[in-house]
Amino acid sequence: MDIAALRAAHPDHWKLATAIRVLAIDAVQAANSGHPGMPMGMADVATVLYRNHLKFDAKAPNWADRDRFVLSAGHGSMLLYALLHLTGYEQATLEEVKNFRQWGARMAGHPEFGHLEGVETTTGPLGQGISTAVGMAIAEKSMAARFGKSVVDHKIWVIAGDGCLMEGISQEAIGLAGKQELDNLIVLWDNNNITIDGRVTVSDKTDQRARFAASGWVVLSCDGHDPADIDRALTEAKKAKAPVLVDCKTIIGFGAPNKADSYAVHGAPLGGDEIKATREVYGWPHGPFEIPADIKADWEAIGARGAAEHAAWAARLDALSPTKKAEFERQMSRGVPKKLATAIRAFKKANSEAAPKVATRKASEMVLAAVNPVVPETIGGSADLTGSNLTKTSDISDFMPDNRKGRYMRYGIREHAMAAAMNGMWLHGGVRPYGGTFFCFTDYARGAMRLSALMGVPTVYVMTHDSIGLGEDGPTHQPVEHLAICRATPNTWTFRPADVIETAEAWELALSSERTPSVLALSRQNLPTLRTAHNQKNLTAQGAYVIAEAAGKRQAILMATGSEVEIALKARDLLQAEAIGTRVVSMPCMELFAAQPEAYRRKILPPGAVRVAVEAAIRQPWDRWLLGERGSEKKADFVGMEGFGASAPAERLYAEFGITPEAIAAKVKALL
Ligand SMILES: Cc1ncc(C[n+]2csc(CCOP(=O)(O)OP(=O)(O)O)c2C)c(N)n1
Ligand SMILES: [Mg+2]
Repeated sequence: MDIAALRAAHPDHWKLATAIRVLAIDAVQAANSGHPGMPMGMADVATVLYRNHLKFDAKAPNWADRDRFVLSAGHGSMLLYALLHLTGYEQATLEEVKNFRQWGARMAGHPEFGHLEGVETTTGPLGQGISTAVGMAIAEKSMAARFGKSVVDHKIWVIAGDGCLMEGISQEAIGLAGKQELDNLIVLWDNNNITIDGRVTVSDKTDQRARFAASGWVVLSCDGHDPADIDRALTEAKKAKAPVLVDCKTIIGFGAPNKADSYAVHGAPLGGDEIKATREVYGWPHGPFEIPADIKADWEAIGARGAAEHAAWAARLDALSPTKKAEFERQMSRGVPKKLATAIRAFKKANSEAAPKVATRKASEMVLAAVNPVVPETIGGSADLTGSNLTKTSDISDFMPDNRKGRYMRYGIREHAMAAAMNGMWLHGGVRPYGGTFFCFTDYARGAMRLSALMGVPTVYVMTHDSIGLGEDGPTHQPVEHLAICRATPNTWTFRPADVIETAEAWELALSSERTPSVLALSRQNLPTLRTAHNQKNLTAQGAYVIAEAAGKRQAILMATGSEVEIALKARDLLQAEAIGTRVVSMPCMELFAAQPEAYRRKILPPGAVRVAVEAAIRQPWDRWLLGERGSEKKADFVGMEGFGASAPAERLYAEFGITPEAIAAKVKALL
């Protein structure tokens, strides 16, 4: 690559792109950590994107109809931060750039949603960004179908590296996007043939272009350092009738005389000597963090480029009927419709009376049938387990290229991309996503589920077949550690409802959640309605409550969730028959219970009585409630699983693993 020739041929572009490069170099050097190579390599592509193509208005980072830009290669965070600073995003000050990666900085090590306006999603775990972007593209199509192209018509742009494309989740996302013909999605591949271990070729020989093409994408390519060639490719990409991969051939650490095109520049500061030499190559005589005023002004003009388009859009939004405009704004601001609470209350009243004996997965379907008509922004789905997860209601149709008003996603057997796409839908705005698979396959979705929690995306994970209660499919499908994993994850509500009423309450909380994802662990097997007396109040909101009080002197407290609440109640009958006063606490959500005031927790778990927790899963999360909270080792025990399950009918499994009323009663008596 002849740098002198490039500089001479495109002097304006060169200055703009170099400003990005030196900011990245200087910030990484000052922080003494970070990844300069990727921003140096992709600065040309990013400059052309922001200068000529991206629809944005730096003064209005949350403009609903902006193009979304996702830096999937999140380690190159300084590329994004430099762009936001240079184009004039208010929060992206030079002080912030200097504070890169430090405590309290908006410019965190990897881009984090909610820290800095202009960061559309958290990236860093490779493969997540490109997959999240697929969800954004789905949300854009859905919103455009519901509100019209006059107010929703934008693109989702992604920069992804070799690492993102090597991750398994990328294949799931690419397959989904291809099938869905998401022509609003453009992925710019930083094809530099370098990862941390060296050349990509030490670990991979995939023909990436063929892979994308095989999944129904349009594949273009360009010289990632020639602005004219980049512009040609991006112009063409916008016209495609399918998602587009642009193979941008680049050099990592572009311009660093001794380190370019090597892994040495991927994730370490360049060092003083190399920085000096690189500045000479760039023809950049300015000091660290110094951007000449004329270059900054040119960048700010790029940041203001979309202002007129933004104003025209606002006028078009105003031209919608007042009702439609208000609904658009409600959905984009992620508010919950008032009708939800009314629908849930009516559902609870009817079902506490009807008292059906249904699996909680079926109860969930019944709740959704009441909810989906009054929450028009839900988009449901399943990873090819619709008939098992019971996530599709009869009022919604499949989201497809020829039916963008559809509200049901056929994710295929792609749990991880499903979870990432759901993050993207909510981040885009206008959609409340929920999606299902077997609870055991939480593992397959976990990378994206963790990001839901970290970003504060209130996705609803409908995880059915929640224990050995699923029976014959056996231990490969029977979760035992998954409740513990979900409960161990910060900012996640793990619900395990005991009956149709708790299921409705859990759904109400999950759909009203502002910034916390929910996992609904739902049974395959039928469970009786336990809450047959209608109570308007959402008892699940307190996490735990007394479902059956002790008769006579309280000697024991049984705690249980989900399908084991019924078993605990039967154990109570046995104990009460022997005049052992026994309280049963249903604990559908430990996180919400832990958040209650001490006085409430004390009321539910007072000192004195022996405690036995019952759950067809491992004990770990229960120790707090058994040993802490006024409990004691000598007066506590657990009935549940100690290892993996087995293949047999559910009833036999419960008997074999000792999760029975008799076993519970025996443990209580042994402690008394
Ligand atoms: C899921 C995941 N695994 C591993 C890493 C650690 N990691 C960060 S960057 C990187 C190499 C990425 O290579 P590439 O995308 O080609 O980036 P480049 O070196 O070209 O900047 C790795 C392994 C990560 N961030 N996420
Ligand atoms: Mg690379």
